[in-house]
Amino acid sequence: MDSTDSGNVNLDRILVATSIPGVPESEKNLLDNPGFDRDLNFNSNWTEWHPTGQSVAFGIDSGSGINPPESPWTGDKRAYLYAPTAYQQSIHQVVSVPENNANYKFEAWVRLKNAAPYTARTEISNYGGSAQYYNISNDGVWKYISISNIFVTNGQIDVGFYVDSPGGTTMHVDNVRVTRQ
Ligand SMILES: [Ca+2]
Repeated sequence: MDSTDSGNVNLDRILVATSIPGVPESEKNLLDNPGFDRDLNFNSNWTEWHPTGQSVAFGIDSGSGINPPESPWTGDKRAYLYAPTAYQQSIHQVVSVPENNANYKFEAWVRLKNAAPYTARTEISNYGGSAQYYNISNDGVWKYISISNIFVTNGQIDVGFYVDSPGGTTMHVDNVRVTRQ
């Protein structure tokens, strides 16, 4: 409230839950901070990797400081993988699943632009089956990707994104989802 505002706000019953009431089990997103919108002062379960000796080529921001702005798909922020010089960079999150020996679905919004990469892909691994890699095309626009029938046998899935670039490739990531199929 600002000084010229009137009225008041009352807070009463505050609940902390592992799930959103009313959301069916199959629609619950199992990822932490899936849209990268959490305040950067707080941790999330996303981890980043880059080769030893190379500067980190990953960040989370609004993209508003870029001209023209490179806005998130939704919310305030998105993740980016970028460096002006040659780089390798990945971000990953390991999620525990509520039910083993079951199919899960991975979804995300991605945007690949600028210099052509050697490799730019999404990675699904450590779920009990063979690692799955799907290349992302460099067409400069936000697009939806979806991978179904990830049959989990070890209680978890590792999902992530990887870029190997000669320099100047930009990958944006937002709204990542892992759900029970
Ligand atoms: Ca977002």
